[in-house]
Amino acid sequence: MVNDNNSAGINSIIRRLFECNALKFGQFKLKSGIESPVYIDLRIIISQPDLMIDLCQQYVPLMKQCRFDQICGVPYTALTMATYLSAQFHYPMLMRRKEMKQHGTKQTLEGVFQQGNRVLIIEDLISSGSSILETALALRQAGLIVTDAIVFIDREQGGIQNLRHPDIDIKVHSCISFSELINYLKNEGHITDEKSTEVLKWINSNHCAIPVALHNQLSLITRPSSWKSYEDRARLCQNPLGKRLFELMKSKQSNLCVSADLTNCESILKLADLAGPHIVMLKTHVDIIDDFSMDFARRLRDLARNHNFILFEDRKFADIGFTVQKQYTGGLFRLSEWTDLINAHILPGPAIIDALRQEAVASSLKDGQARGCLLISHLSSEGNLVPADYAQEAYKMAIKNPDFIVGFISQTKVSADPAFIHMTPGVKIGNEKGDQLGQQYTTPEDAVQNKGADLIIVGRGIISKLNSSREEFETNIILYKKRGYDAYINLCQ
Ligand code: 5BU
Repeated sequence: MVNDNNSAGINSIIRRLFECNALKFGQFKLKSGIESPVYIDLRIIISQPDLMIDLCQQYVPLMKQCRFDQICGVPYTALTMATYLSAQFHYPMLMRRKEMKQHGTKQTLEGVFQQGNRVLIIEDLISSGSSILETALALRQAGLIVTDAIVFIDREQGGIQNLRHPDIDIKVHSCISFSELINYLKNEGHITDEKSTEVLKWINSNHCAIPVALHNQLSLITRPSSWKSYEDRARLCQNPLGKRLFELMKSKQSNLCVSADLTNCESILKLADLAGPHIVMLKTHVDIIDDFSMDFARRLRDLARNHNFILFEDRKFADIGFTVQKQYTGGLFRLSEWTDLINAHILPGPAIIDALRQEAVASSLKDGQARGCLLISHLSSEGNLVPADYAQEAYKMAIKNPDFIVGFISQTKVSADPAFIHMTPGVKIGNEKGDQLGQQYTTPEDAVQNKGADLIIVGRGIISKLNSSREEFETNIILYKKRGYDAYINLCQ
């Protein structure tokens, strides 16, 4: 999309593309055999270095919206663009060979990578989406994760929609659409009104599909996490707590975490007992409890064992390693002794993970229970100041610590790695869009289907019924459980 900030830049690029004959109008026979009144050939920009630089700069704001470890250009035109972007902005690159090498290593991907790395695809333009898909297929077969691609021009022939197909699931971002480009050329007098009408009409009636042969290869692609069953995901987890969580979700047919935001021990124990059969996790904020004692912690742990759910203290650690170790193990709450799961901000840097892991391991050695940690990648509150790249940084830290980091507290998908779990707070059934203090609510379906939640966290939507009749409490919690779980199952099918 052209926005105000870069439209001047993009307009000059379109004019120069037109002047150097990269945008041609006439009658052209395309690869598919059909006749087109327009032909776009961005290959020639390699002969115009200034134009190449200006055009590549248009990718940069879109790249900032994507999460990736490496970039890969679709051969051949975009290879040069990816090379410029890699060298200029220090993004590691991968190169995909179009033809299989006949000698030496016979590999189709050049460059250094690790399985599970996220690769952003760079392409010059999209019509059907086949070229992007071919490259994505090669990358995914090598164990890389592809979720996004950026193109300069969207020819608006259905390619973006083709790649949104659930089997493919690639989001394509474009710097400019075909109709915006044609309108600019018309407004500047480079093409006539008639020509503009003719080509826009042609584009509208010439949508292209992904060729069947390529579609048939899709089953070879590693599917994104949402398509993997809980059993598959349990197997992929390196952390025993993550494994246990996926197994619990499968056996209890629930992806519900109740947030026990209550201020006295007896009411939390009552909630744990009533909610226990329906939840896989109970989340606490121990510092809001008036009468906390370690006896309460022991009783809560007994209930967690009896009903088989995980205890998560939403402590949001955010200090230097030395301090968080003491906050985790000491004080009144001695969290490391009785909680399974904790969470942390990444603001203090990677040492926060090392510090918490050391204490978690020490506690696990004492009682044989697995422990894990979630990283906070987003916040649900209105106007929060979590920066746009926070999630990407959280992801980078998580992949370095898969033995301890179970996943993310998120508002959108952070990682397509199926071993990581995404847990989303701010969920409530009904019309309330939020509370009076900045909380923003969404439905279980929206959280799971649009925000990438594997597990929903519900506080007031459930605890408000604690003092109602038992039937009313149960009807309500079962509704949350069913709507959250059904949304997940629908997504997997
Ligand atoms: P609610 O009653 O469903 O609004 O409770 C949500 C809980 O999740 C509450 O304990 C919050 O502290 C917690 N939470 C949240 O709401 N939003 C966030 O981004 C994070 C945690 Br992180």
